[in-house]
Amino acid sequence: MKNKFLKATLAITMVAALFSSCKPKNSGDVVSGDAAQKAYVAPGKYDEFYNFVSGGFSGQVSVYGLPSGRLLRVVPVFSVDPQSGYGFSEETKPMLNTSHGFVPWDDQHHTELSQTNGEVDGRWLFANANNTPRIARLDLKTFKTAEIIELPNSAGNHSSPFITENTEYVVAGTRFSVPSDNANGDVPINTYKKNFKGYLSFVKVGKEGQMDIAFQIEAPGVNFDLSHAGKGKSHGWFFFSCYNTEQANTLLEVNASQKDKDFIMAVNWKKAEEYIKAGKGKKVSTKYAHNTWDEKTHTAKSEIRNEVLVLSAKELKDICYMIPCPKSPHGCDVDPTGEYIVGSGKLAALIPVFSFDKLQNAIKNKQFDGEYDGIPVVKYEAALHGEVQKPGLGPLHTEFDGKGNAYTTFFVSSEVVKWDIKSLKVLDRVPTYYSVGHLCIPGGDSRKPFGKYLIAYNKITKDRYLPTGPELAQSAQIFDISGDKMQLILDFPTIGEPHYAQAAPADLIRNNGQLKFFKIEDNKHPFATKGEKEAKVVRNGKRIDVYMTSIRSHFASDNIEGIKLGDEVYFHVTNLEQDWDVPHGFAIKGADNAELLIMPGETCTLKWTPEKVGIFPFYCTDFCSALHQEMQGYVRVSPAGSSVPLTFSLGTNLPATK
Ligand code: K7E
Ligand code: CUA
Repeated sequence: MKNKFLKATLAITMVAALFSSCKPKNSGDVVSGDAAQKAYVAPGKYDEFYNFVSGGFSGQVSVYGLPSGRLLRVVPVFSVDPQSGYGFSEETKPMLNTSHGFVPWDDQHHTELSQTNGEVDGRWLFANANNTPRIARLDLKTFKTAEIIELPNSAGNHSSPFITENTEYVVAGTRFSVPSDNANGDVPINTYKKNFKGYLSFVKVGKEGQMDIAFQIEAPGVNFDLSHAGKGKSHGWFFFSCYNTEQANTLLEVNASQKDKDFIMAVNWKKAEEYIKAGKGKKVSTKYAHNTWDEKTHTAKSEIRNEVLVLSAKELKDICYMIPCPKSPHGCDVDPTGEYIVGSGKLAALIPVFSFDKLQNAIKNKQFDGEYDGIPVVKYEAALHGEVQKPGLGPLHTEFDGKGNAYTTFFVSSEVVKWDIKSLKVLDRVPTYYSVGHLCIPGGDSRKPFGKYLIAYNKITKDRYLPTGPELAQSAQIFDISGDKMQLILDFPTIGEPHYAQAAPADLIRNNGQLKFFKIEDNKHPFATKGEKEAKVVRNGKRIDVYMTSIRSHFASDNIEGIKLGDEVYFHVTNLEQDWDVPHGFAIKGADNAELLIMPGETCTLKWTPEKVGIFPFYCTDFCSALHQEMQGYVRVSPAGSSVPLTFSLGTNLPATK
């Protein structure tokens, strides 16, 4: 058995060697047979880790297995999804409601798993929407988006959603500073310095995961780029990278690259909590949506809230401190001990590593270098642990392996560099193909990393795969980091544009009460049909409610007549199956929205407004049984004034009407 496998890998290696000779020169022939074996997960075997990868401009989160790189699922979060009907079905539309109305698309950059004691706990995954600022919570029992909260006073929700070590808060900083929601926003753009503010949102997470904005901190108007919570000794603090501290409002590529140092802003959120308790928060009027999914009714509801508590960083001098950081920092990462804070200056030729202990001392001894817009600036050297010299070009992000090593991605020099956190010595470097952005080590931003694999998410693919016209999929590359040297073992194309990703041991999520189907007796959907005998069609003026069931391999009812032009038809389809992996689909000719993909025990609603007289077939879109192709029906649509009576049936021919 083992021998056969070896022979097969040998054959693969030889074929690979043959093919690699005709590949473009610079693409690197790096995956040996030995390496391929490390990424090999035999058919039918499970992967070791779940990998939750942001979708960037696709707005969704995709889930891969590690180390195989197999795509397990794409979870719709911030963009409509015609495959599942997310954002198209009546039940899911409220999930995408905002203070701007229904928003069918967003840009999703960062995922963050919930933690307990600083360790990944497998309960929820948080995801940010960058464009229309929001945070989503995915329930990992169902892999569904369970909640979305909008963030007021924000624009470009980029340094988000990062969490504290017991998931007390999920935290978000605004990338674009803008005038506050309750201020007059009709101001000249070049009054940036005077009128634009940066807001940091602290969203409380309840026992069941429910999110609630506890408070916001009003900070100077700069670009807050990324953030991470302190942990262990630095629990109670949050760190945000800031660029455009020049406060430019035009041609930022030049005007926001003037200063040699920008900042990492350190936020003492425990202190902020005290001020909130002491009543120092100002109630500020605004408008934001809070959308929740109810698993019993299989329906979302959206509420608009009108107020938020705001603390002023300027007035309350001991919440926020600026640490100078070279130059235009992007990633802001905290090591597993909580002592070291790494700032990745995109335009810096070194990586500064700050010490939490030194920062505390500097604050205690007031080792300040004046103020920035009312915020004390800590002396650079006073907070600095040291600098990694000549690490590479264009550092972006850092993760940790839990063995004292840090791994930083370099966009410009296209590499991942491994370095020792204490000694700051570079230990190893590997090329990426090409221009790596984020990276992920399972648990790599927690107190307990699983330092076995590292995945690099690359922005440019060029010659790595068969060409597909002008657009190429972004690539991910998996490295084995269990030894001294990083070893590339696999690369694979991804969905959308992956930015940050998180990963957790498979068992943690698999054994955390994963749902296989929804119990039909628990279904509290107001239009649920719990048995075929209850199937009916009800007219209420121009509104038609079709109470429909699906089971292998028919719909009840499957012949419907008496629908008239001008009617609005709501198909409420309940999937009666009580078994794992038996969804049914529902689609009707001419529907201008999507199909429905209904999970066992669930009810979903498709709204359909017929535009023509005639016969409209509907059918199941998911091949569910040998007689799936028989799973179909017809709707008859008559002219507006027609006297055709409303009828519905299954398996019987009703007397013909004219
Ligand atoms: Cu570096 Cu939006 Cu986190 Cu992309 S961001 S890479
Ligand atoms: Cu049900 Cu196909």
